[in-house]
Amino acid sequence: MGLFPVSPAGAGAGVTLKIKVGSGFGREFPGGSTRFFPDTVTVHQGDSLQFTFPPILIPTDTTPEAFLADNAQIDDPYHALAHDPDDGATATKINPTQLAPVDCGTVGAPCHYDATGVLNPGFLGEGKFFVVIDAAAGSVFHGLSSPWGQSALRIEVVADTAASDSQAALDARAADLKAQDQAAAFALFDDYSNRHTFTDADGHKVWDAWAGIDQGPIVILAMFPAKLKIAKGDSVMWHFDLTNEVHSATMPLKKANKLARGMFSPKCDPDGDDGPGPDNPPEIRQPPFCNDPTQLEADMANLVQKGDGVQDSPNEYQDSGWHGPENSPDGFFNNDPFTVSFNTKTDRTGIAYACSFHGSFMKGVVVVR
Ligand SMILES: [Cu+2]
Repeated sequence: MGLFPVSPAGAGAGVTLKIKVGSGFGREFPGGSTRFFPDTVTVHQGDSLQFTFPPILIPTDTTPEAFLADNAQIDDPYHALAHDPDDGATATKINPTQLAPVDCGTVGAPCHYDATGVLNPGFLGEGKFFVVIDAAAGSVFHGLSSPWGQSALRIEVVADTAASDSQAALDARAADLKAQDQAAAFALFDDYSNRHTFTDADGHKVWDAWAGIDQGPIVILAMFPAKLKIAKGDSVMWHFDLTNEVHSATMPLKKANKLARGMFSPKCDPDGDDGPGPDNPPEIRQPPFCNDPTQLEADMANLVQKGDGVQDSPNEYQDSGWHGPENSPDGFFNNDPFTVSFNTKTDRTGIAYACSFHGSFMKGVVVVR
């Protein structure tokens, strides 16, 4: 990146092509697709891409698969999280690399990308993002919609003499992908709403449940099945087959909501992780929260599994802790199932639970009769 006084020779006045990053499913249910719409584009050197959300751009010498593998572990350069030794050995914070926005990307000051390094606007970025493609004809590189996700955009720079994508061509491919994802999401929704049970080794009935659905680019932020009616003595086993999102199954609902509100807690750390001093409360109410923005830390609630897995009264606290796509060395994220036995009858409204990361809109109910 740097100063590019004029458009590269021969490129003339580049065009700007719009690409949508992610898409919702409407009002039917919360969630969406993490895909780029569309997920391939051909450009000429000097053209610009306008994204609806800042993607990470990765260079020609890597692939989305390799980049994700290189950043799959906590503390890896572009992993979402890093350890926060000031708060204890297993405490974590948002990786500072994700909190340092690039100083480009607006329409007036677009980023320039020659596809040699990583261009990382940070996943807390928002809004439109403009990039001028400086990479030479023949280059193929990728954008990722998140540092942990599976959705990639393939960008190919073609020779000036060759045809590149028109906006109309991009829009047509985007519409096809959107329809495809929407249909897949509805099918998943129906599928996971069905009841599944099995009998465990002790002869008890176990009901399968899922905290959210991640499948390919599709993310559904809901509990499945939304309501279970079970008998006293039955168990519910929540599954976390997560590749994109972070979820928990946390009961009762009130507790889940309280945890969700405290999820993102900005702090200021004047002497860094190596210094003896602690993290201090935020000095300013809004971003960047610290008078010196380089001191900003965003601690993440360090939730692990809580409770004994046996619900003896409707308001007892049981918590799977956060589950997510990555296996970190300290086990912070894993996809292990979480089982609760219900040894108490409830009224008709049952026991409401929710995800302590997303809050009450991601809610489910277990009625025990
Ligand atoms: Cu969640």
